[in-house]
Amino acid sequence: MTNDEIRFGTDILKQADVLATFTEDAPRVTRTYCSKEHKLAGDYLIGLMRDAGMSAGYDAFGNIVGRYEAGVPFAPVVMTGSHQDSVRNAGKYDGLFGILSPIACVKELNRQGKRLPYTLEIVGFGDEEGVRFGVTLIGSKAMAGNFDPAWLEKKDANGVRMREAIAAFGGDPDAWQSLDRRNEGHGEVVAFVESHIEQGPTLLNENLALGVVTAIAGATRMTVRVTGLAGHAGTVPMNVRQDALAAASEMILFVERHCRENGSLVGTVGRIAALPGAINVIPQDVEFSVDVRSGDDLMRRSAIEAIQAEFSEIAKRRGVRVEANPYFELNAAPCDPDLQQQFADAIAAQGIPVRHLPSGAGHDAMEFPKVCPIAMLFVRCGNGGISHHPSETMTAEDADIATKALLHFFENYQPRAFVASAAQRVDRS
Ligand code: HGY
Ligand code: MN
Ligand code: MN
Repeated sequence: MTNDEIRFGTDILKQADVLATFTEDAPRVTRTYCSKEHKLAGDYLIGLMRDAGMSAGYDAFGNIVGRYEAGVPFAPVVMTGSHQDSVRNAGKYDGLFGILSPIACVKELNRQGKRLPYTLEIVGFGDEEGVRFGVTLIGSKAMAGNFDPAWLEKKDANGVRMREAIAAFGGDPDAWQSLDRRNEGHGEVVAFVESHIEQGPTLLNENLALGVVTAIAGATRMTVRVTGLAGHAGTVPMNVRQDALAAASEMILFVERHCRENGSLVGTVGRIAALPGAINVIPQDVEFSVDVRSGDDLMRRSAIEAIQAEFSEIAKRRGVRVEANPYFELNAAPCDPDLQQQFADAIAAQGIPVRHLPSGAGHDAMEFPKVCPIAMLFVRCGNGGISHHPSETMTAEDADIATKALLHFFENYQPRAFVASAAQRVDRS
């Protein structure tokens, strides 16, 4: 295909290359919330939104918000978007594709002089990964009315509180309630849709470019602290040791085994620290993270109980103390069947097969079922589907066909045709 035939895709990959230069630790890609790199990326995205014919700027939490007003007055709002921030040593497309692709759609609509029967709001959420403050989905939680103001006191690795970081960015940390999209001031939000790379191998293995997400897995995060007794590595007999790191290792292997043996569960220990951290001293204090996910909330919760019970048994047997505290939980988020069908129609209109699949990764969309029905469009990634890694990749062809499918969805979505399946809509309590 000529570059012109896939111009959406080639433009998006070029824009992703520019955004990748806004990083805290070049040549790796790391961009955290309210950093100067967040500002550089935000300014660039605001420029793209304005060039596409949108009004655009930052909201009180540093989220990048663009609006393409409806062609009719008092129209409802469809929201779309994804996150501008990244994990450490990230790829170039996680999150960003879900901002760049809808901007390309609006640019095309604007070029044709077309308006939609609803206002399209594109959001670049300031923080979804939670790298800086340890809590995730900050922007989408605030917009969906799920933000916990106590989070404003959370400190980053340098002791900077979230409220200070937001204020230093130019935001207003105490205006968090103004972001809530359930307040009529924002217009009636009737759908939230997100395009995102799959971050897994399913579409790649089945040679499919696009997929419709059925549900987004829920997650529990725990911090686990194991306390043993330091001692001389050469003199303490093995049968009397209280080795915190050996105990933690047995606990970590239990997480892996339990999740491997129980279908829809996945469990990860991504971070560990051991003190005093000397080669010739038996470790006394260990802290590690646990991330357990499933599309089935009951299964995930019982897994956490089983893991906590096993950790206590291991600690007792090894003469160490353990504290395993879940500090963060996200419920699984089902995608609206009616919106799923409209994405399936948009994919079929590209002349390619339609595949429905769950999302093991969390996404900003999972915060919105309290506000409106949600849906997600997945795009194939290469290199075995790897993500959260610099080898993350996608082709211009796939970026292009995903954008054409998204444009088809936007052009054919009629708010009055919007039929909320009762099970999907959570009462706006
Ligand atoms: O962790 C996740 O699933 C997402 O990438 N934040
Ligand atoms: Mn991610
Ligand atoms: Mn993401």
